[in-house]
Amino acid sequence: MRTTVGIIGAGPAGLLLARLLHRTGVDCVVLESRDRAYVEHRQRAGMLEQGTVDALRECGAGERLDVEGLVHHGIELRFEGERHHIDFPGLTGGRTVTIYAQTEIVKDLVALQLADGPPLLFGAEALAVEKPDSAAPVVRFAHEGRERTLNCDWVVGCDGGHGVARAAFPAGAGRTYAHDYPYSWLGILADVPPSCDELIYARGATGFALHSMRSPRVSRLYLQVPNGTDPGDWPDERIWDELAARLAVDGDWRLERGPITAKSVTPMRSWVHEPMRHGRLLLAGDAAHIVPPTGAKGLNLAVSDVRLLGRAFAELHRTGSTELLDRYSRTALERVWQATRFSYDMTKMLHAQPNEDAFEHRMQLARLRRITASRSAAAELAANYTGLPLVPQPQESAESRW
Ligand code: FAS
Ligand code: PHB
Repeated sequence: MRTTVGIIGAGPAGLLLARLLHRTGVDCVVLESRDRAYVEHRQRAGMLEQGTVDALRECGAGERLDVEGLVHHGIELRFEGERHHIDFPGLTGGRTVTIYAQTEIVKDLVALQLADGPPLLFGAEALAVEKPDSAAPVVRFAHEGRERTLNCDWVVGCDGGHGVARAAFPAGAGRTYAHDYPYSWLGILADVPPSCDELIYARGATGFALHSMRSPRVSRLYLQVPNGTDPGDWPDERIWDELAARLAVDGDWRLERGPITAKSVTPMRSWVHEPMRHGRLLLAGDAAHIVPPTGAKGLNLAVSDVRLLGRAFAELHRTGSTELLDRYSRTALERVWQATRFSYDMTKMLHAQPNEDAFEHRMQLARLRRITASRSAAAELAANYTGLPLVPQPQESAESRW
């Protein structure tokens, strides 16, 4: 097989990149190791920045999103029995966010690609990326019981946190920065209407809880648990009891309960690989960076990476210039580090440290108190949560580059 851009992975990064390239006439092929059912049903993210919504609409994948997506104008912070709304439009000049599950984004993009191209091979596991330094890199992959090769001009690793693309960087050609957190999230899906109109982030006395949602009939909630927690040790009633305790506020609010239809535990980690390019091999999405989901940045960062790549390959296709491709890693990493900082700060502010350190808890409450008492502090949270600009603004034209 031969193509201009070989894409490894059919998660949000790989599928959206394929859509953007296809619409600008750049030839590409997507290789996905798992089957269609797996990629379409893996429960993950749900909160979309405005830039992500815009990108999905621009590439023709916004139809169901516009009907089923839930537009939110803020979030609620809860601590010490108090509840405080953070007003996104009022603090950011009109920006909002949208709830629309990553599973639905993947279904929409897969349907478009199977109907309209480019080629999307399921059950095609990339084994290695060869000759990334050359002008003709090759993806060696296994498909339908035999080994095949995909000859490319460029390869983009969109193969997530455990992919093979990064392994093609020669020793010493890259560096990773990592931070593991001493807790995980127990995430549930429940067939019960949400007990809130917008997301609730709570720093309860015993730890963090998040009330999110998927639709007016399905709730999505998360609970901080110790690393290594077995979901089997958490029967439904124990989950609801702990969520109700951590989300509790003074006054009349009640957490509605219902049948839990999915349970999973996700460890928290921050991880960045620099640079996001070696020769003709580029990385995008979780293949290059992982953030704890407290800031709702993982999926949105994947989208911003491929928006930059879409522009870069369109320029190459139109003019032959590799200028944007040559700038990709540096431009993407500026935004990656800002999202990594925000996700780290939100995580550290809202989670109970094991062996609860009383001083640390007071520091967390002081940070929360500052955000809920100061417009500028709340505006800083709102600016980061709703999404920083795709590329930094020139210093002279904005109060800040971000
Ligand atoms: P993905 O991991 O989604 O996709 C990579 C794809 O590459 C997969 O389909 C995989 O099968 C394929 N692949 C891997 N190796 C391959 C190979 N050798 N050959 C071919 N294909 C290969 N983010 C949020 O914003 N909010 C959340 O609540 C949230 N929850 C999460 C929960 C979990 C359990 C995990 C793991 C992540 C969560 N994230 C969340 C982050 C998540 O949404 C990612 O940011 C997002 O999936 C990134 O998309 P991709 O970069 O496309 O990677
Ligand atoms: C989700 O709805 O899955 C979600 C929303 C916001 C987060 C994390 C997860 O910060």
